[in-house]
Amino acid sequence: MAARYKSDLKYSDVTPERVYMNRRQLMAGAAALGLGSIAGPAAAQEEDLVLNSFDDITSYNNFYEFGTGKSDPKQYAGALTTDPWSIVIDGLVERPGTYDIADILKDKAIEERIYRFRCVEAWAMVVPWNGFELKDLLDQVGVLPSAKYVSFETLVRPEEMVGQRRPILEWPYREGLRLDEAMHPLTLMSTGLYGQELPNQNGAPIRLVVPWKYGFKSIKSIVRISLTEEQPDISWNMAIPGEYGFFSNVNPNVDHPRWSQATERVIGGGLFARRRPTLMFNGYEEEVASLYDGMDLSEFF
Ligand SMILES: Nc1nc2c(c(=O)[nH]1)N[C@H]1C(S)=C(S)[C@@H](COP(=O)(O)O)O[C@H]1N2
Ligand SMILES: [Mo]
Repeated sequence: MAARYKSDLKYSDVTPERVYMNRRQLMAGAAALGLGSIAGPAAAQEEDLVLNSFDDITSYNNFYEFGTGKSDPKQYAGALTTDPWSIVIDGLVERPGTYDIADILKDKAIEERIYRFRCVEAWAMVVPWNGFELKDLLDQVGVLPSAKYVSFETLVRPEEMVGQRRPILEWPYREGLRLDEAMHPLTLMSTGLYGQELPNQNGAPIRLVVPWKYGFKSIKSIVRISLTEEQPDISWNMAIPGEYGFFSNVNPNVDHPRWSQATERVIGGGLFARRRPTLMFNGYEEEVASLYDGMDLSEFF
């Protein structure tokens, strides 16, 4: 069996301080870090950055390739073979090709990013991801100036993905980002969580994480990345265009047609589970709002 990527971060490395350091790094670039408290909106979010347990994160999933129930992915995703794994990178790039995941990871700095995760179904978690910035991969293959969007596809392998034996969605699962969203430093290619290899149900061996968008943008088990000039088709918009738009930014002011997006349920709260207000761009407004300057976000939802 070929070597697989192992994260060098351990569960014990996950401390609240790291959350603030990551946030400050993002806000202050490479500037020296202090551990003082953060004033303003970030401080108000402090209570939200309590990590969900490994068990919550790996047993309450959406991964329709393994069925539509929240417990289906954990039950059935073990059948998926993730080694060997390669990603086709094509379209408007200087160096198109089929890249083995080991080669993709060779020069990448894998770091830990603790991100809030907000599903369009109005539940939320906080997850310690391990991964690298998508920008690093796109820079490696060289994006051509004519590229405006990035599209992603998940593996199609019905022999191992039991949900793909039914037309739940039109397979492969597809997602897409505008190029500036894809190049944003918050946009992560994740290969692990809690310092361990990504469990299959969370999208092994490599998945996207875009923390200011609804969870369905974070496509799992990626086998193709294409740079395009036209906005790509995405699975949920293809299936139900009136409910799921291309951007899918977390926005408490724009409701899903069948339910409110103003509040969210925190997974893992048990008997005392509370709803809390949903934050604009899932709390990452300071970092990403400028990407959408001048856009009507109720039109471009
Ligand atoms: N390939 C694929 N990726 C997917 C999905 C899916 O069904 N298939 N579900 C999406 C949805 S709706 C959510 S909420 C997140 C869930 O990620 P998690 O199970 O790691 O929490 O994965 C997203 N990525
Ligand atoms: Mo979701």
